[in-house]
Amino acid sequence: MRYVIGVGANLGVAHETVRRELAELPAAIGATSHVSSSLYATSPVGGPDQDEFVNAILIVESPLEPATVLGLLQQREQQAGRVRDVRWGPRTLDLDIIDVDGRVSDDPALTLPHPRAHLRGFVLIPWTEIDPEAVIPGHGSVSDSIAGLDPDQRVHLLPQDEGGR
Ligand code: A4P
Ligand code: MG
Repeated sequence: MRYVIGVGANLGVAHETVRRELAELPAAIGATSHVSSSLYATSPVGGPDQDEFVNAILIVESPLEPATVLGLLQQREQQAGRVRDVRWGPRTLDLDIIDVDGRVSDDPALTLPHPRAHLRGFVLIPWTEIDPEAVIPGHGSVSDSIAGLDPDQRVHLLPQDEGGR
């Protein structure tokens, strides 16, 4: 199966956390191949007043079932010291499953595609970097969703001196 995974952090040394996930996550979820986006600095969407995030997208081919992958992602969030308190609040590491082979599911434990992906520049812009033809089931192409984004959402490549490449 082909997983599109969102990686985000805005506590601790966020760019190091995101870079480490891009390096380690594929093996941790049994990937047979993977591709990762650049790192992006993004203005926070929703939640309390908080620092900028570092975000990236990872696309992974894995034979594991979605529930298994979600469990592994949640374990890694916990190992990174994530405390779930404020919804949409600051986090050392957030791993979201954005899409699995175009599947649609309204299961609250794993909603597919991720219900807010089409509204979020921090998902769409890194995603289109590594898959310009990507489509979000029920919402059309990622590039059309980017065209409709609220212009207040700031998403730019992380400069090299801030840990970008
Ligand atoms: N869950 C359901 N579907 C999924 C899915 N597709 N992927 C369930 C992952 N988890 C899914 O998640 C809450 C529950 O969602 C889990 O029990 C899981 O079974 P959580 O990670 O504990 O909570 P959360 O991340 O605070 O909530 P949520 O709703 O996932 O937040 P979002 O929508 O992911 O937003 N701004 C910037 N710039 N960058 C960011 O990365 N992230 C958020 C989080 C807000 N603003 C941001 C960013
Ligand atoms: Mg989450």
